[in-house]
Amino acid sequence: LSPPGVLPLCCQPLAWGRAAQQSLRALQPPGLQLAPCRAFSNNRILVELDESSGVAMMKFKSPPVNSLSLDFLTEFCISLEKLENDRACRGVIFTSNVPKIFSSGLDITEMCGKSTEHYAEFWRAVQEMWLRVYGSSMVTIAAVNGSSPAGGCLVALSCDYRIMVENPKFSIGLNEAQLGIVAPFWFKDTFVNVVGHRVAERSLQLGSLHPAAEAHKIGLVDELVPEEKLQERAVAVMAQWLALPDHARQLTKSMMRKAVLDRLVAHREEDIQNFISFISKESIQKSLRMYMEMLKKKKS
Ligand code: CO8
Repeated sequence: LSPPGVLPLCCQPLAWGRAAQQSLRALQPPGLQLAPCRAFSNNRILVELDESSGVAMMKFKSPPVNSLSLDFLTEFCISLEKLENDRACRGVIFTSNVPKIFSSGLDITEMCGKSTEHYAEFWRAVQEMWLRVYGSSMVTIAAVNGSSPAGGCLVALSCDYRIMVENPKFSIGLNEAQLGIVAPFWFKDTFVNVVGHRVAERSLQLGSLHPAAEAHKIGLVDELVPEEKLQERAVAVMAQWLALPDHARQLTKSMMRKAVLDRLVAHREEDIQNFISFISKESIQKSLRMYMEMLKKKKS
């Protein structure tokens, strides 16, 4: 992983390389296949990179619910860094291989009954995930094919575009308040930048999980599609975004996001300390234990 504060959006020369490569591809005679699909996988993430289009599909495969554990976050960041450094890749689509769940958010067991050192390591990994996705120089699209509470919603919010399956059983939102915890300022900033201040304020205070249609209505997701069309639509939207020159799109993205990214980079250690002192409180630990019990009871 890169040192704190080094954001992939600074990689302009690489982007020029990608753009040039793409234009060269366009000049190739039809039928001449230069770049086959490449795949790499670890325990929780599967990545398929189509070198001819420059688009990678990153699939979360950590059943039962793709919770963002320390291991998941580490694998996620390594996979994303690989793509970011790969000249053949210009865009990533995030989706899930687990039926009905995009991601259940941060793994609650990582925040319960652990040591201060563990909380620090875990929170640094959460920060790293957000810095990498929100600051990515690639085009990022979330193809949300299941429920996506809290940290799962953050992954989607950090992308450039969100497409969700139009299933009323799937919901998405920053529901931290329902767990008795508070979304950090950079979760909130990312949310505000997508839905606006008023909608974010209300949704955050109520810890709302929005069913797909409502999420679309408030602008939390950009469009809804039937499940069988999700992948095709994500690829089509990606092609629209990749039709622009990388350097112009990347500088624009940086202009829109830099202040929010810089804020966390400048306060990263303080944010870790805040997380540790908040999560270590007995009242917060109690709330999280009760929430986990509620999840188990709901099942039986
Ligand atoms: N972490 C750990 N385990 C989880 C999580 C999770 N986030 N979500 C579900 N699980 C576990 C369940 O306990 C259950 O375990 P077991 O099989 O041992 O009983 C198993 O996964 C399957 O869960 P369900 O039976 O509930 O599966 P369903 O398919 O019925 O439902 C849902 C899936 C909708 C994802 C449901 O599990 C759910 O709502 N989960 C909780 C999601 C949630 O609220 N996540 C918020 C996490 S907090 C966060 O992301 C941001 C925190 C910011 C930090 C703030 C600073 C202090």
